[in-house]
Amino acid sequence: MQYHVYADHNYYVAVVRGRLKKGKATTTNLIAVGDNVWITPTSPTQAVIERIEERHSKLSRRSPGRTPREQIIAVNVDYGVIVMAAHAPDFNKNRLDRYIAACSMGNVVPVICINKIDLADESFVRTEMAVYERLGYGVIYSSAKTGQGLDALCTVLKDSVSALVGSSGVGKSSLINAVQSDLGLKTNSLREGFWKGLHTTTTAELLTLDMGGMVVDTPGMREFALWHEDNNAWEDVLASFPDIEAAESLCRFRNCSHTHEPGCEVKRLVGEGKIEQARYKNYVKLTK
Ligand SMILES: Nc1nc2c(ncn2[C@@H]2O[C@H](COP(=O)(O)OP(=O)(O)O)[C@@H](O)[C@H]2O)c(=O)[nH]1
Ligand SMILES: [Mg+2]
Ligand SMILES: [Zn+2]
Repeated sequence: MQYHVYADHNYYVAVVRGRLKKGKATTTNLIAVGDNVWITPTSPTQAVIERIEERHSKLSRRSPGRTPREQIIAVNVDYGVIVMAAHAPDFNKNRLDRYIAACSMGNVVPVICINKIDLADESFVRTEMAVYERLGYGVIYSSAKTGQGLDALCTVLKDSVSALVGSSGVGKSSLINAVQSDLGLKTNSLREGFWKGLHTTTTAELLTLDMGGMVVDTPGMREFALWHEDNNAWEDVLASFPDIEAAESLCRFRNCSHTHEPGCEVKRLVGEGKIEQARYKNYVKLTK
């Protein structure tokens, strides 16, 4: 595996020092886009990575495949802009909840970006998303095609470090191109439906924006499953469901699983429609 490291106004193609590789077999990639590393140059264009600086944030998923491992998508980012297409089949709030939970677990602030709004019934989408707005998440309704919502997106990206994440084909690269056209990111413009699953963005890279800030365009992910290193991480999953967390302190049993127990406040609020059914189900699934 080779990495591009920027140091002293120079790009180095770098490999990882062998001894760094020992020990962390549960991770598919030791180094991710956004990492700050120490290098020893071996030529004007090549280097060896000696050490990785501690990270203040990390966005990971469970790697696809039989032996689950952690795949680190981006590190040291402030915002995780979760891009989801406004129309079926990509519009999926279960997946959205998993992305939000992964952001919380990794100390990344989630921002929701519903793109391709030009292809959907906006008032329907806004109704569906109202619960997230009520919970205090930033929700942007955008179109890389018409330009709608790009101002709001720029407000997030300007002077911060962000990563755009979401399934392949939702318009991540198109949005970044719309924000700054000279980046010229390749987009999947060939007969979209037919080429579904064709990944045009193959490596994640940190792009510098003229308005200030840096953004990572991440390559296509077909699915997004949560990775949790230890049990403490569940606390962070909880933190991404503040409505449910608030309710469960009122359940009769302290270790209530909100599935079958009597006196369950969470179920009561679901019954009253105060907690969304889909969110509740997803919560139970994630914490099981
Ligand atoms: N109608 C419409 N099409 C879009 C929008 N954003 C992206 N697209 C199209 O969706 C396809 C996939 O976009 P791309 O940026 O490559 O998606 P990525 O895989 O998330 O980077 C391309 O054909 C884009 O032209 C949008 O807001 N509206
Ligand atoms: Mg792309
Ligand atoms: Zn309960």
